[in-house]
Parts: sequence; C-alpha cells; structure tokens
Amino acid sequence: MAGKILIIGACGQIGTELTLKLRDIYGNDQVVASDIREGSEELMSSGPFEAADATDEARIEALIDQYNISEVYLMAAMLSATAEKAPMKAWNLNMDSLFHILNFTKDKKIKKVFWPSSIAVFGPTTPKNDTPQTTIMEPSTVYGISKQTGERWCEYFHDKYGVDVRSLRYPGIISYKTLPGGGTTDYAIEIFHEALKNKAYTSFLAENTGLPMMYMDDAIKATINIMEAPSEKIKVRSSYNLSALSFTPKVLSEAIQKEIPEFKISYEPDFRQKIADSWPSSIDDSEARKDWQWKHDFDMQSLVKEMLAGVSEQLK
Ligand code: AKB
Repeated sequence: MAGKILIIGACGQIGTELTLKLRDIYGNDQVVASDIREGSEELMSSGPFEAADATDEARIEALIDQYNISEVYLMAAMLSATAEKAPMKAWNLNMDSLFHILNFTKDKKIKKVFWPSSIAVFGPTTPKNDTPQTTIMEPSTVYGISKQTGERWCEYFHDKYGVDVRSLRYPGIISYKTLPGGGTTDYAIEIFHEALKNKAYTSFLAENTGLPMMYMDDAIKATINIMEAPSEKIKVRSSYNLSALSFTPKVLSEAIQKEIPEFKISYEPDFRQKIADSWPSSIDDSEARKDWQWKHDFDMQSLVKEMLAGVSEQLK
C-alpha cells in the first residue's frame, strides 16, 4: 500500500474489530486508530492511536499529513436511537465528518474511502421483504435521513470528481468484543448478555419484528473485501445492500433456548419499535454478491454459539 490507513471512530463497535483485523493484515504500524475517546486495551496497545473529533477538519487533515495516510475508514456516527434524541448533533456529526473526508479525497490528499451506510436508508414506503438495491427510499429517522443523504453525496463525489468511495448498507451487526451504542438492533446483543447473566431478557422490540442482521466477522470481511476489490468491480457508488440473516426477537430467543433451555424472553416495546417498523425485514444483496463476490459465513446457530462462547468468556 502506498500510504497508511486511518480509522476514524476506531473505538466503536465495528471500528475496534476492523482496526485489529486491518492491523493483522497490514501490520500494526500501518493502521492508525483515532477516536474522540480511548478504546479497549488491545486496540490501544497494538498500534498508533490519536485522539481526534471526526468533525474537526484541521485535526483530521493534520493526521493525514503526519502519517502519510492513503485510505480512510470513516466509522464515526451517531446511531438511530440516539440520533432521535439529538437530531442536529447527529446530522452535524454524520454529515460534517463525511464531507471532510470526501473533500480530502477529491483534493487527492487520500486515495480511497470507506463509509458505512445502513438499512436505515429505507423507510416505511420501501418494500419490506427482500428489499432491492434500487427502490423507494423515504427514511423517517434522523439517522436514516443522514445516511441516505450521505449516499447521494458519495455517488456525486464519485461521478463528478472521480472520488474512490466505497460503502455498504450494514444490517444490525452482532458482536461481543465492544458494545454498540444507541442502535435499534442492539437488542440482539443485549439478549446474549442477559441470557447468560440472568436467564431472562425483556426485549424493547416486539416478538415478530424481523430485521436484517449479521455476525461481526462477516461485516468485517465484507468491509475489507469491498475495499480490496479492483475499482472497476465497484459498480454501485452510493452504497451496496448487504445481507446475511434476518430474524425476529422470538426466533433469536428460540435459537438461544436450544443452548440455554431455561432462558425466558418477554416483550416491552419502546420508542425504538417505530424505528424498527420503518426498516426492511430482509435485504436482497445480489448486486454485492455479483459485483465483488460477497458471501457470508455465519448462519443463525453458528452466530448464537459464537456469541454465547464470547460473552461467557467475558463474564469469567
Ligand atoms: C442501528 O440500529 O442504528 C444500527 C444500524 C442498523 O445501522 N445498528
């Protein structure tokens, strides 16, 4: 690689595991982690870390110059549930950070960018099952509006200025190493912690709320695969649909009960139910599979086994 990699938002749920994986692949010194706060011991001790606010253009530019950065993964964002409580803050974080990076790429300070979008770009008028790549998109959440707008800008910067930006519409990402913050799909992580600690969980989504989900290892694989694919294979420059599994809280609880028979689930839907109801239940990601050979590895039972083993280890 010509220069180093910078991860902005490296201490979050996806950023942490992405940074560690990229350090494995390219070498610890080649991957600079940055975040507004410090991260896990493993992340902080395995390579360079710089405190930085993703919206601080001058600070990000200084890091790009200091480390001779050629690729950026912009993982900082305010997620759906938190964004509903702080709309302007979410808009400013999610959009300003993206504009800075797109402009740096346009000005040839960096060569390639990864920016995550989300299933939140879809809305209540979108077809709910097997949602196609190109379809009606009328997001009704602050987070979804920011991601939909970001997608339009990514495509615009690519078409107008040749910016090499690559993006995925992440489903709910399930992992145990770093907790997510403020998402609507977070129930599918909390449930494992509660199943192991208390053998019971009260879900903030109703039992039959189906949402697209994915195990973290698959999300990391997709992210690195799309960044490593030859540029001409990336036909979609807004963001690719990406899918692995789809399940409801009830179906997930039944899969957990196969491993922990005494586990009990109850339901008390809150404001996040409305967000979940506006999103697809399942996603058609055939374009990603065709264009850059995306393929997921984890099914429901392997995800459940990995999560229970990982969370148990942490509880020891
Ligand atoms: C959220 O729930 O806000 C995120 C997402 C689906 O983008 N996990």
